[in-house]
Parts: sequence; C-alpha cells; structure tokens
Amino acid sequence: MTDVQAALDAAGLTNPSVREYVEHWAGVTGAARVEVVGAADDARLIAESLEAGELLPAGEGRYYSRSYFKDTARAEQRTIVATSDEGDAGVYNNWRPAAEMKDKLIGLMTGASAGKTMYVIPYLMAPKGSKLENFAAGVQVTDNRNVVLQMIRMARVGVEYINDLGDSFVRAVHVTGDLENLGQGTPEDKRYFVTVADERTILHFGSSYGGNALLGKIAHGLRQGSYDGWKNGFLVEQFMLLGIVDKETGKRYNICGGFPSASGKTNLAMTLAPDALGDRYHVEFYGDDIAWLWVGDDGKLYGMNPENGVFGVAKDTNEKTNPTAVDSIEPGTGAIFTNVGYNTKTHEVWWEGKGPKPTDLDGWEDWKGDVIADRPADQADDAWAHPNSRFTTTLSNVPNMAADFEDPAGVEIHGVIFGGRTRDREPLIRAIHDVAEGVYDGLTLGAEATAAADGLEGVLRYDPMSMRPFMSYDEADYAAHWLEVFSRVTTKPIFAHVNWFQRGDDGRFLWPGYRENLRPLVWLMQYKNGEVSGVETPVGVIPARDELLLEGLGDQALADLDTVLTIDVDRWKQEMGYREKHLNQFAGLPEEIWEAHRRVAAALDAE
Ligand code: GTP
Ligand code: SPV
Ligand code: MN
Repeated sequence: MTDVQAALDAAGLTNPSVREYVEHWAGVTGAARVEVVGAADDARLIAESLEAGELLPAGEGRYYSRSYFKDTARAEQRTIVATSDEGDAGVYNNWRPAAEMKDKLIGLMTGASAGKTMYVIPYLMAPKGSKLENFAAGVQVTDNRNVVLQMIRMARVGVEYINDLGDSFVRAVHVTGDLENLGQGTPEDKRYFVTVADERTILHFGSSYGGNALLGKIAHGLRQGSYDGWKNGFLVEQFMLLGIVDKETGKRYNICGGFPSASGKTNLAMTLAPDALGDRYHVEFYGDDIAWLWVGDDGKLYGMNPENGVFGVAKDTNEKTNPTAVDSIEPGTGAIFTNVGYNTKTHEVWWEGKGPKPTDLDGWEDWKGDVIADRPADQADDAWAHPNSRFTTTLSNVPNMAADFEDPAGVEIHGVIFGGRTRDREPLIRAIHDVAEGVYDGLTLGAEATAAADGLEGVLRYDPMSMRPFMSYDEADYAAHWLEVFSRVTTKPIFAHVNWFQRGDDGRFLWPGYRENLRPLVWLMQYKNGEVSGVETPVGVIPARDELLLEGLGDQALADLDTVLTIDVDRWKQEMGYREKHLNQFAGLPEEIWEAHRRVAAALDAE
C-alpha cells in the first residue's frame, strides 16, 4: 500500500473526515494505491481506459464499453436498505439490521481490491449553493475506472465540492468483485447492494453496471436521499422535470413526475414540441430521472435535478423519437455507449430502433462481443443491443437544457404527473385537484405485467410513485410524509395521471407518443389556469376532444383519439379491487389515502 495521506495531500483533499474514511476503506479493501479524481481528470482516464481496452473508440470523442454479460441491470432482489430501527422495514425496501449487513459487506470487501487502484470520487448531487447541499455531498470510493468515467458524466465531481462540508457527506463504497464468480441469479448469489440509511453509508459489492455501481445516482440520489428527506422535511423521487415555455405569453410551467423505470421519463424530459406547435411552445430540460422537491418560505413547491448527466435507454432512440438525445450523444460529446452493437472496423454503434439495421455485417459485433456474421441461423434475428443498453452523456450536451438549470434556488413546480405502461383503462391524461387523491394516485401507479413476468392480464405491477425499487422506508410513513410536505404548500401544483401506452386490438399504440406528449401537458396547464374546463369523470378531469391542440396530429392518432379520451368504468371498477389489495399491504396508511380510495370507488359505483 502506498501512502494514502500523500495521495490525498497531492489532490488537495483537506477534509479530515473524508481523509479518515478513505484511509479506513483503503485498508479494508486492500487496494494497492489511492487516486483522488475530479472532472479535470477525464481526458487522462479516457486515454488510460482506451489503452487498457476497457473502452473502445466509437468515433470522434465517443466511447464504447461492454459490461459482464450477467451484469446488465439493477438487481432488485439483491438490494437492501439497512438501519438500526426495525420500524423502518417496509414492503419494498428489503429491510435488514444495519449491524448484520455491515458485517457481511465488510467480509465480502476485505482484500477484494488487492492489486487495484482505489479511486476516490468526491461528488455533489445538487447545484453548488443549494439549500439541500448538505444532503447532496458524497465521496464514492471504487476499484473500477469505468465507474469513475460514468460518475464524472453523471455528477459534479471534484474535491472542491466536499472540502468544506465537515462530516456532512455520504460514505459510498463500491467494490466490483470477481464478476465471473459471483453466482449472479443463483441461490449462491454473492452480490449485495446495501444502503445503511441511518448511517449515511452505502456498501455495494458485485457489479460494475449502472445504479449498482454509480453510487451518486440511485443509491444516494434516490434511496439515501429519500430517507434523508423523510427525516428532514423534503421529498426525493424517481421523477423527471421539464419546463414548458409559452412563447406567446412568456409564461413558464414546470412539471415533474414519475414513471416506472423504462417507461419514458428520459424521452419526455428531453422532448421537443411537435413541429406544428413549435412556434408557440418551447420545452426545456431539467432532469430525466431524479427530482428533489422542497417547500419554499413562500409556500411554493420547488424542485431540482441532483444529477449532472443522463444515463438513458438506447433502444428506440432516434431522430424522430428523441432528436435532443441524438444531439446530446453526437461526435465530440464524450458520450459512453454501454452494451449496444459495435463495429470493430468503422467504430460505429447500433441499437434496435436507431435506424435501418446495417446490411453490410462486416466488422459488426453484438453487445456480448459475438460476431454477427458468424451467428448460427437460429440466432440470426437476436437483438444486437441488450434491451437495457444505455448511453451516458453530460447535461451540457443537451441542446434544450434550461438556462437556469444551475440556479441553486431550484424552480417552482406547477404540475406533478404519474404515468405507467397501461394497455387499457388509463386515458391519455386525467387531472386531479385534491392532494390526497393525487398522492393516492401516485401510490397506485403501476406498469402492466409483461408476458415474461407474472402475466395476469390487466393486473399491474404496482410501483408507488415509481419508487418501488428505491423505497428506503415504510410505505405508510412515505404516504404520510407526502401529505405532510404538501400540507405546507400553499400555492399547490396540480396532479395528473398520463398514459402514452394504450393499445388497440391489433396491438398498435393508440397514441403516437414522444413529441406529441406535449399536447396533453399543455392542456393540463391550461386547465390549471382555468382556460379550458375539461370533462369530469369519477377518476379525474379529462380533456374534451376540442380542447387539445390537435394541429398537425396524424390521421391515425385523430381516429384513435376518442378511445384514449374514454373512461372504461367496468375496467376501472375491477382495478379498484386490485388497488384495495395493494394498499392493504401497507399497515397504517393515512386515513386520507383510504378516504380518497373510497371517494373514487363510490364515484365509479354511481356511474
Ligand atoms: P429509466 O432510465 O430506466 O428510469 O427509464 P425512463 O423512464 O427514463 O424511460 P425512457 O425514456 O428511457 O424510455 C424507455 C423506453 O420507452 C424507450 O425504449 C422509449 O423509446 C420508450 N418510450 C418512451 N416514451 C414513449 C412514448 O411516448 N411512446 C412509446 N410508444 N414509447 C415510448
Ligand atoms: C433505472 O433503472 O430506473 C435507471 C437506470 O435509471 S439505473 O441507474 O441502472 O438504475
Ligand atoms: Mn430511472
């Protein structure tokens, strides 16, 4: 072991609490050397990774990486929230005693980085000067250089973010482990992804992928953050955050909201107005995956995106669905592509839905590194990219980034939306005035079970507020916390439920989605302002057909529009039974939530 103190001195890392923490974990993991990194180290680390073959070139200033083939997504079953209070146990947080999990992880991590460099990544999950800064600082230690490069794109990284914060930082320890011998998905699975929430310590062992390994994003930005928010009066959610500018009136509207993973947050946050509405409306990007929300002294709800980058699903990203995403991963952006198809000769990348599939197979390999031209006939049509393949790019590359994105004051929130993948029942949009009914709607959010999962037709996999995989404490307390925070909001945002995924009998999407999704959002803000009156239904207010801005919407969408603006009362009544069962899992749920449920049920019965 080289001299840790000397490495910290050389990097100007002066915070004594951080120094002590780094020295401790360097000792446990047995790393051969310590290196403190900041954003300015990116070019050197990229060069080292290319040299080592960990990254491959993907054109001018773009890079390609593959993760181990059994390490391609978050592992929810292996993810645990630990505290010293058994009362923190919920239905979804896989609660375990802190002492037990710390012992286990220290065991797994001891000596596990032998021979490797331990990188020290000081980071801030907030703009500098934010009133939540003390909850946003962290120091990740990792033995994986690719994780460093991803973190530099996704977070604000450097010693300047933590030197003055004393002990107010999250200790985030990441050890990759021997990926080929971890028994992923078997009864002998050795992976553990633990957030010790009441000690603000994260211990992740056994992955180098995404939210398992970039600890600022999911483990800190969502799990630790939501626990801290519960104890300190703010909200932390898996929400996107966008701004709509009405160029005619100069008014600005900010909408945040949760859709379960892989249900369209990034695409919505990065969207552009449809061409026909582009003269009037401009959409600005704030965040695509996480929002921290708090109540200002003026009684307004404020929000900010704690991240500094996008880790977006590659599949179906193209010039038509998401032109801003395409711009933000252009040559020169420093983007990293993970687990897409790759051409070893031309250095091009390809994924399903990027554009026409290359017909000349020369040089092409799939996400596992298998040569496409050599595939056996029965595998010829297999996907080139993994379905959870992603691009990583920093926010400064996003062309419609909001100008005030770095403002530590955050932005006022005018609307909170929830949306899942639902093939029937859920209309395009329904507005909800009442706070308890809005929170109730969030708690009963879900995405449909796919054929691959438990597959009960029409039954949702409920995903409260899209936080199911990130829930850090008891769900009844979570509901009560939402109601408490909103009880302090005097200028209330409006709630709404949206659905871009209703399907016809032939399986087609009844709503074209993507950029067209701005239309129902503009309606929501007009409705909030009293400019349109909508149609009352038992489950909220839906747009009257002629209230939606329909200019430029295609013929098929116009033909299907009445269906997506209809409430199927019988299907809804059936859903209420499922909801009751779902909510009954959460002992001690606030009575206001049950009242909202009974109100909606009674309104449906009266139809
Ligand atoms: P996470 O990063 O996992 O939290 O996902 P996300 O919620 O940000 O989802 P994302 O925007 O990456 O979308 C996931 C998939 O849904 C992509 O393949 C998109 O192309 C697709 N998708 C997004 N918006 C729409 C839409 O409006 N209509 C349809 N049909 N598909 C969509
Ligand atoms: C999600 O799965 O919701 C993500 C990707 O945003 S990951 O960072 O891997 O969790
Ligand atoms: Mn996400």
